[in-house]
Amino acid sequence: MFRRITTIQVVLAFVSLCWLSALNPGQAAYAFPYDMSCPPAPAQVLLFSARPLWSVDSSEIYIANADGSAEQQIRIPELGLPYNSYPKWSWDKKQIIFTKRLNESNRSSEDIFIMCNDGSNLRRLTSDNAADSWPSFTADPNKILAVHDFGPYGSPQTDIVYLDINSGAIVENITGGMTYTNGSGIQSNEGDVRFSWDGTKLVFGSDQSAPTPFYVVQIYVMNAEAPHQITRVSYDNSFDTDASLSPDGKSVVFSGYRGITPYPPFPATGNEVHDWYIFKVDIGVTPYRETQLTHTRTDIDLVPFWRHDTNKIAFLSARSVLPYGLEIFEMDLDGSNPIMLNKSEWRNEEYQDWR
Ligand SMILES: [Ca+2]
Ligand SMILES: [Ca+2]
Ligand SMILES: [Ca+2]
Repeated sequence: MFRRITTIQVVLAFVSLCWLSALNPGQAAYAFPYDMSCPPAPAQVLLFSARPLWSVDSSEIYIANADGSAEQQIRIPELGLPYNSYPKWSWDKKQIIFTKRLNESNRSSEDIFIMCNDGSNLRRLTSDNAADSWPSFTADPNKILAVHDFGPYGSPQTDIVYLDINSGAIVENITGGMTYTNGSGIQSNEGDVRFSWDGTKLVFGSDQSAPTPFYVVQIYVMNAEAPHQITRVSYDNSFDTDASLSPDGKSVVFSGYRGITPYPPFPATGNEVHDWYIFKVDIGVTPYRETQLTHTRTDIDLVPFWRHDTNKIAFLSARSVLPYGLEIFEMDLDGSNPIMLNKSEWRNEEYQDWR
């Protein structure tokens, strides 16, 4: 069961945008405006989402100290499914932006919400008939970063966009000009975006180098503001995702699949999940220098985050046995000294942010 769930989780890391909904505006009242009064920044620096091992339709948001202690669930008013994920801190840690899935069958059910760090003043940012994901606050108080699916249902065409923080309207499609490098002229899919620590650069995944069906996703770095000069980071022609930049912007860590069958495993290959490792690429040198930081086939290492405060890599791993599932670990920059930061039974940690 754990393996099946993990497969779904990982696939969702890039194609979750196919899940959806019909909107039900008026379901709840939302607090306005953006400059809402929120409690002071909490002492906890780790923000993460986690879901029960047996569920793909529920997920909750938590904060904790750097060592995993003082864990606290953020109580969020439920508007449909209890599904709250991809949380990120605001710069001052007074607010949290995240995605909420309102029901399991319709496409628009994944929308972006903002709330105070204690779950109060919940505010809905998008209410469109498309999947919205990977939201972030930006250095500009007037706009939000997100991934938007412009494609018809079942045929994702995703881009990284800026949204107006008050209306939720798209004010810039940053990756709309990216097309497959095979010359087809067809637009590629971009997703799993994250800011650099200072907000000047973005790192993201794109399938630009090879069209589906085999989910070849590579990592790219881009200037957050125009001109959006793009640098390709990984060249393995496999599935790389959930990248994070070093504080100086000269290195990238990401999770990559290196199994012998194309990812995700198709029915003929079973649902076994394995061969997900953490990699570091130094892009401040020529040629780039790639280092594999984790090496155990069955560990399933995902979602690395380069901590600016300790210069360690926090990441998710399934290396502990059932019933713990995925847990949050940290390790040195060369992959040594991994330690577990939290341990939760029957719960898969699935996404993390630090500030
Ligand atoms: Ca939506
Ligand atoms: Ca695109
Ligand atoms: Ca766990």
